[in-house]
Amino acid sequence: MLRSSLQMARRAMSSAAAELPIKKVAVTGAAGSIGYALLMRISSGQMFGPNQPVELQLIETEVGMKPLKGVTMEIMDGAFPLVRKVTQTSDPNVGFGDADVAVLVGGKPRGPGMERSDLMSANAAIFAEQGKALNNSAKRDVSVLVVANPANTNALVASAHASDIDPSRFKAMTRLDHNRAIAQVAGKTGAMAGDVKKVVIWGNHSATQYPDLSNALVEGKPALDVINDIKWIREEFIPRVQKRGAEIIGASGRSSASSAASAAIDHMRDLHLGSGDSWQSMAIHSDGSYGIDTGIWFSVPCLCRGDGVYERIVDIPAPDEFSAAMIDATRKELLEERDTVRHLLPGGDVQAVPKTRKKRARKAAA
Ligand code: NAX
Repeated sequence: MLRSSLQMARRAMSSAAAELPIKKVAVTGAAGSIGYALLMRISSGQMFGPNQPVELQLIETEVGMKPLKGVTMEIMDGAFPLVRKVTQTSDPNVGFGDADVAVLVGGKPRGPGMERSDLMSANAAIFAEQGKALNNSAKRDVSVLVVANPANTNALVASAHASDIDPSRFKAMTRLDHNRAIAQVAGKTGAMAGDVKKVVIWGNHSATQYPDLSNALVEGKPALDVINDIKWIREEFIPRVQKRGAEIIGASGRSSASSAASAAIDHMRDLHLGSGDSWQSMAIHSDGSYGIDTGIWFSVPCLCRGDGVYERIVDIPAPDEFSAAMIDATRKELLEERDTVRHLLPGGDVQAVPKTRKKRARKAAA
């Protein structure tokens, strides 16, 4: 009797799971290092949970189509029950077709002798095209995560070209920086990573980012008191988190891929499944909060409410002089980046927000 009711309950649970609509997940740069690490984890349910079936829509350059075939064969060989279909394409309009989620990992790497401004413009051109394709083909409430660098400004450019998709649907990834900051604090204090809370990454995913411990807690106590070493925070912790990517390249000869994929999983999982009262850093469309210029993508602390919904955490003490200067430096860099790619924004729009959305942004900021 007991067994049969347990079986019935299990059957009911599995038929409820089967009823979840399939999520269409587009991934660009799918044959690259991060893409390779990411796809197996999406396929196994780590991004959207163990009951969420997915269709993978993999996008690569023409040159990337051959390695992408190999990646797709490996996904097949994983025999993942959640993966219902895998498509491969070099056409973003096809790849973003009806997408619920888009993870934009593909971009142009810095070549020998290439100026930073050339790299910005080359990537802005890619993200302008992808923004248009998202606007043409993806669902209106598509949830977009930009990983490719310069991530914040790529998100700005893509959103500017997707006038029918709310800018709040676009995020640039600073979760890797957030995780790196947690790991450094855990290493310094001997706490477990899970006991380090309320770390914040402000600003750009670049060496000007500000990893901020002002509000952080270690095992429930203020991190500044537990660490009790301002010199370490300013001279070791902050520069190490800011330049961790370069440190990893120096050690392994390769840029971070598994940890970047892991951060993308964390970001999307929290955003879509919710993460309670846990603070997460995400670069989002600035609405003027914290005195940051509207229209740039700036990393701030957020609460993830599930189903792609987030809230900025604004109810925090004003930054002290040091923090204010750090936040200002990364803000200035993002404004410079925006100016570098302004020629690729619709109408050279300084705010990068089409008129209809400017009205909405003004209303929201009021
Ligand atoms: P890889 O060079 O291994 O892979 C990039 C892939 O993108 C290649 O397969 C390439 O063919 C493809 N690609 C290029 N242009 C494309 C386009 N227009 N459409 C579709 N695919 C395209 O780089 P990987 O190590 O995977 O890094 C990918 C991006 O992530 C880089 O821009 C990198 O700088 C950035 N990162 C961002 C991080 C973050 O925290 N936001 C951290 C890790 C990483 O540095």
